[in-house]
Formats: sequence, C-alpha cells, structure tokens
Amino acid sequence: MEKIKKVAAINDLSGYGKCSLTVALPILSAMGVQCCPLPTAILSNHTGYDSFFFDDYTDRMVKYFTEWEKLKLTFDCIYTGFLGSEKQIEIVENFISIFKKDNILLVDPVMGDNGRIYPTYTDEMCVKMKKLVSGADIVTPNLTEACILSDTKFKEHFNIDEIEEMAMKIHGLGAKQVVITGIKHNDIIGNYIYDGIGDICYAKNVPFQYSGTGDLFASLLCGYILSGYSLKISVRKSAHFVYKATLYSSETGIEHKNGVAFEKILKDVFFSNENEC
Ligand code: PXL
Repeated sequence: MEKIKKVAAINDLSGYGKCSLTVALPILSAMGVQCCPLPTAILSNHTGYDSFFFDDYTDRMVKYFTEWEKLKLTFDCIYTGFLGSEKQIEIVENFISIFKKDNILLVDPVMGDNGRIYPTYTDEMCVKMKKLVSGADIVTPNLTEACILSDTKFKEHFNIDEIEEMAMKIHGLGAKQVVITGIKHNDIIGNYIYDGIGDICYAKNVPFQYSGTGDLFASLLCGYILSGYSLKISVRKSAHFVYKATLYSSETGIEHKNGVAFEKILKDVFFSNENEC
C-alpha cells in the first residue's frame, strides 16, 4: 500500500473568498495528499474585500509547531503561502531549519497581484521574502511578485526575454526551480519555468480573473509533484485545471473576489490532461 504523503501548509485561513488554506486543504486531499495546516493568520475574508477581520497568528506559531516537533512529524513537502508579518517570516525560517530534510520546500511568495502589493505587506516583508525564496526548491511568483523579487519595475506586458531575466535573477537568489505564473497573452496564459534552462508552458486562458487562482495553482503543483510528475508536466496539469475552474466560475457568473469555483470539478483533478493545454 502506498504511503500517504504529508504537506506542512504554512498559510492563512480566510473564512470567505476562497484562498490559501481553504484551497490547499480540499485540493491536496482530493489528490490523495495529507495537508497539515500551520496557520499564519485568521481572517474573516481575504484582503481583496473593502473590510476584513485579521488575526495575526505569529505569537502562536512556535508553540503550535513545537508540538509537531515533539510528535517527531516529518513532511514530504513544506509549502509556504501568505505570511502576515515580518517576524512571521523569521518563524517560518525557524520551522524550515527544523523540518527541512531531503523534502521539498515550495515557496509561493504571496505578496501581491496586478502590480499591487497586498495591504498587509510591508517593504521589510518583501526583503525578508527574498531570503525565504533563496532556500526554496520551487518558487511560484506571479508577475507582480516576480517583479518584487527581481527588483524589476512592474508593467502590463513583458516580452519573453524580460521574463527570462526576472526568472534568472530569482534563480540567482538561490531558488532551484522558478515558475513565473500568469503571463497573459490574448487567449493564452503562460507559465515560465527556469531551473538553469528556461522553458515556457502555455495553457488556455479565460478573460476573467478570480481570487485564489495563485493558491489553486501552487496547491495543485504541490500535489502533482508529490504524485511523481516532473515539474514541467505538473505545471501543465496545474495550469489546465486552473483554466477549467476559471471557465466554470465564469460560466456560473461568480463575482471575481468570491473566488475561483473548483468544488464541482474537484474530481477532475486526476484527469487534468497536460496535452489539452
Ligand atoms: O490569494 C492570495 C491571498 C492569500 N491570503 C490572503 C489574501 C490573498 C489575496 O488577496 O488576502 C489573506
């Protein structure tokens, strides 16, 4: 019997708006992977709404994972997402120093989107995030985050040479495999992969944007990698599933900030065909 792989998912719990742990938990479970959440913050709803309750979990995180240490837990992957404070990034580094062995560290550097930094994110946190990224096996910035990590000024459109340059800079920080997500080009969307050699995977795009697609992509990528697929195939499969979920969301008229609707197609996660991209 194949053993169930475990992921330590360091991310926030937002009660409404579908992002972070409310995406990672169902997606990884559907993929046959156990998701063990380490909450970074508890929010009533994500920060894309005009108002939200935000309870920073920084002071409780060490006590929380000290119990995991006592239990001698091991993880096949450490997956980090939205981090709520500067100190918290240091705590995550501490967590990594204890739990990172020969397992995978996937850092989704959740800092912003569409050229804008999220309201809870400070400049100091951006600097600290670069340090966290330097130890990552896989890092999955969107274009906005790639600009921050590579000190590049954001603009709407980048050509492929400019994207490669950003990816090389992030790789230069120390991240082994860089996946820059959400490179829009008419009705297709690209994900640029760089691990010393550059490559781009295209998938179909839907001209609608939903919150949580970055978290959906990173959670899927984590699940596919742990299921034994190569990075490139995992990127293609993840991109295709995100396309299907976005299409479904747009067809059902969901408002973008209420989040990408993946629930009804969750069973398709294993039939996400990289060749259909
Ligand atoms: O989806 C990224 C994300 C994660 N967590 C919180 C957010 C956002 C994006 O708005 O607000 C709390």
